[in-house]
Amino acid sequence: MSRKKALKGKGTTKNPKGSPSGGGGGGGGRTGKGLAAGASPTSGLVYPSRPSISSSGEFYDIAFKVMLVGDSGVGKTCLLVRFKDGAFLAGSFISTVGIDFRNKVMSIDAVKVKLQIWDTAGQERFRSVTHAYYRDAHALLLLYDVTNKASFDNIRAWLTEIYEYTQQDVVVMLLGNKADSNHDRVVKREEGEKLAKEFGVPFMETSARSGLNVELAFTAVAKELKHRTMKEPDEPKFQLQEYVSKEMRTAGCCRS
Ligand SMILES: Nc1nc2c(ncn2[C@@H]2O[C@H](COP(=O)(O)OP(=O)(O)OP(=O)(O)O)[C@@H](O)[C@H]2O)c(=O)[nH]1
Ligand SMILES: [Mg+2]
Repeated sequence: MSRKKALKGKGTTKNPKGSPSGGGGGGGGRTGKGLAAGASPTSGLVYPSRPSISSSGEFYDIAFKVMLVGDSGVGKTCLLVRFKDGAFLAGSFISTVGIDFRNKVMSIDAVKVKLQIWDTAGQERFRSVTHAYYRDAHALLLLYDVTNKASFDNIRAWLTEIYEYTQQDVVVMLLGNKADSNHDRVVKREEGEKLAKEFGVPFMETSARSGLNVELAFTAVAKELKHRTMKEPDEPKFQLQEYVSKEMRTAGCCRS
């Protein structure tokens, strides 16, 4: 049994000339070899006794599709670039056109988990494009901008839309981004926490600029998806919010 080789995502999501057709990243979003959450570990994509890892680090055991959604300008592209490349895209804001993806392979409890991360355009005119991609998403990171009240107020509408178009067991996490912007902040952390509690979704504040909680957000989602897929019958369910709270406490709430 040879291991799967991770697909390479496109170079950038900030492409003002990119196609709004929704085919960005190759194959119209159907190129990922992800297991449906809850799929049996014997379904052929999981190889617990695998050979050593290739130097490219791109081999993986299981794959999942994660989408970044939220209003235009909340920082979806910057969050992805921070996670993938460890850098912050400073300078003028170039709105994403259509949709695109990048891959990242993470090591979760000795299992290589490939996240195929789809960066969507927040602008209203691309909404129908993104809807088409919701259906086979395993997880969604829903972002608002702590310096933009409208982006926070729109979260209810986003959640309604998400639950209308996604699979029933999709993992949703709410992220209040730009937490570094202390002076411009208009949404308190407690407000984000309250809204997340109301909808029963995990929550954390992030910063693509400083890196705060960026790794943690993706790791938490990858852990949840991996546990769902590979859980032993007698193993307790992975508690996503508990894990997030514990990790934030351990890191003094300022993990980068
Ligand atoms: N201070 C601060 N600025 C950020 C952060 N994340 C993004 N920005 C800025 O916010 C602006 C928008 O960021 P993008 O990542 O392009 O926003 P987006 O959500 O991808 O927007 P669309 O592609 O239009 O949907 C840019 O000017 C970024 O530099 C952050 O964590 N902190
Ligand atoms: Mg963008």
